[in-house]
Amino acid sequence: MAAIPQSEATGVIKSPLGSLVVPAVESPAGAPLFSLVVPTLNERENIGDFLAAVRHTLDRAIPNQYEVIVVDDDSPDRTWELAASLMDGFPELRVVRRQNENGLAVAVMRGWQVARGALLGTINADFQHPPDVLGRLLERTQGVDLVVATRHGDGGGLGDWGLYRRLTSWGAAWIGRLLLPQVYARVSDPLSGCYVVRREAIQGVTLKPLGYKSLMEILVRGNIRAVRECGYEMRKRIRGQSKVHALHPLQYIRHVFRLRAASPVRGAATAKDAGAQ
Ligand SMILES: Nc1nc2c(ncn2[C@@H]2O[C@H](COP(=O)(O)OP(=O)(O)OP(=O)(O)O)[C@@H](O)[C@H]2O)c(=O)[nH]1
Ligand SMILES: [Mg+2]
Repeated sequence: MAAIPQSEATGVIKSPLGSLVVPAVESPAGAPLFSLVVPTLNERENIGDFLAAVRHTLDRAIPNQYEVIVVDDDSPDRTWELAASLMDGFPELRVVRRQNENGLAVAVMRGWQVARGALLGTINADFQHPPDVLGRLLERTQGVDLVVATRHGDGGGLGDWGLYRRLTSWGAAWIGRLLLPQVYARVSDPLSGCYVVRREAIQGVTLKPLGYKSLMEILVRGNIRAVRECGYEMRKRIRGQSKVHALHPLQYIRHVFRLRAASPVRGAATAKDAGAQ
């Protein structure tokens, strides 16, 4: 892996630039098994409590075998700085400050580019994905390339979402199902922002996501064979604000068309084949 540029003052890592390719890594002794990327933009109100909750879960699930990488887009509220101030008491924590780019899906993949684990994951910082779902995702990784936290099966749900949010989510899924049916045949929730993927399944592939949706991108461009799912109840955001804005639906549609042009996906097993547990 290329040397990672760091600011000596704070230990904050500068985001990689150039092609979005997750490298293969030889995992040396002591390297973490699991690298969790937490993308953030103005999450000052959540980041401290969220990282504490993630740590609590991962210390029980896979103690000393993980790292957490906050990838912050140079937030005006200086989330990156607050996260970096927690690194002293949390040795598994790393912080990337991304100053030259934006976009949620790319942020996740930039984090994986500096990650060291054989298993790569992502989760939102606003508690909408309950942090304890990470333990259940990790339990299901045996023998599969991808485990997806789903709202649409295995006991998952949309929780207390309002009508407008349900309608927009339904609309996005309808477009996705229409244009990328092979993706929907494999997982029930390809719009999920919480999942664990095996590095081997995406390493060396040039990724080109647009906007928010990273999972669709890796389902189409990665070499993902067996997949499994894990249900969770999505929560409402309590603190901070949603970053979703009017351009995101258009970006999503462009991304779906781009992935359709890059399809078809190779013959592949579905979550059902691997057996949702
Ligand atoms: N690095 C980075 N993180 C982002 C960006 N946009 C959103 N995020 C983070 O990604 C996660 C999800 O963002 P939200 O704005 O909550 O989006 P959402 O959960 O899909 O939508 P809501 O249900 O409206 O909250 C949060 O942790 C955000 O801080 C971005 O452009 N860059
Ligand atoms: Mg959110």
